Amino acid sequence: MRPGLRLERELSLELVRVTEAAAIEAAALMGRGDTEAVDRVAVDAMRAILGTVHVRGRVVIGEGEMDEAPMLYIGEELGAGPVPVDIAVDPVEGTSLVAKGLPGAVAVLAVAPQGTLLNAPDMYMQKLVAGPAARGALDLDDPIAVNLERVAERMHKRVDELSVVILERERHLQLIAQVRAAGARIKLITDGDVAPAVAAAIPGTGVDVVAGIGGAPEGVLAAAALVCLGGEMQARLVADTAEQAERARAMGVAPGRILGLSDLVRGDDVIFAATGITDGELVRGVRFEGVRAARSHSVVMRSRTGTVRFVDALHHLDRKPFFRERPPTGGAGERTQ
Ligand code: VTB
Repeated sequence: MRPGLRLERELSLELVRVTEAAAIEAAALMGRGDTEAVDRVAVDAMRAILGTVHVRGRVVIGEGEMDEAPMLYIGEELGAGPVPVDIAVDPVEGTSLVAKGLPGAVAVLAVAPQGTLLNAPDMYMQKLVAGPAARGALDLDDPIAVNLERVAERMHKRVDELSVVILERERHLQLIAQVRAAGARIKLITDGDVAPAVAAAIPGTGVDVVAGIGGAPEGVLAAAALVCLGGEMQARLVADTAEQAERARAMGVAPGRILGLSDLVRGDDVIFAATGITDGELVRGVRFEGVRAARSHSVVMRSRTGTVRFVDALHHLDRKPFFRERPPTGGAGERTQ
């Protein structure tokens, strides 16, 4: 890649503004039971702020195909700058968590030079994630017990000291039984496997491994963070239909083939940002404090230097044009941009 096309450091802060806006908007609707509204306000916010960022971005992971989503659809071009980049977004990773006020929801974004993020279709992906100590120690073809033993050894822990995060789904009953038999501790989550995957590569979060089948787009987002953090991940697309298998093949990724981080993020230059909507292991959720103020917690990282910044921000909503019109009680009021 030509040096001029490197992602600039300043971009990190610009991108945090994007996830912060989405998280604040989504958090205001916490617990209302309305997943669609949560997603809508976050998409709106993300798109509006992304439009001001100094990149020439194309959405490669977004809200769906062009005919399915009015905004942040795959292929949409956004941004106000010259650098051509791929943009992967999940404005609300865990909409039902927000709708129910449950922990673990984040607004997520990854940006990388054009053509380097896998354009993962909306299908399932089997994932196995661990932190930097486990580099080279994961193999999806091996039983989970063997993988856990290797991770534990690398981390100088015993298997019964590992915490494994698994989505609570019927498809995981066997996996859960195997992890239990191996003796590891388990955190079952109802939704949202991106944040725990990122947390697995950050010491002190209480997450060591993420295992199981979740969304493929979420897998690419997690991979972007893991590249920055030097973590480890193996994945494989799971095609439920012949059509999905064909889509995967058309992207050059045969279902069943084991993918490593370099297949999911095909470069060494990526920025990842996430802001907590509700509390989680990775970041705290948004708090509305004082008069028209919100406190947000984000994490932003850049692969070139590997620096991980936790950004604790206090937003004066009245002073930000984007939030100005929100009614004081929250809610998706009319607003000007
Ligand atoms: C997965 C997971 C996501 O939704 O896509 C899941 O990766 C959907 O799985 O983090 P099911 O089809 O089994 O419900 C999330 O949990 C949240 O978007």
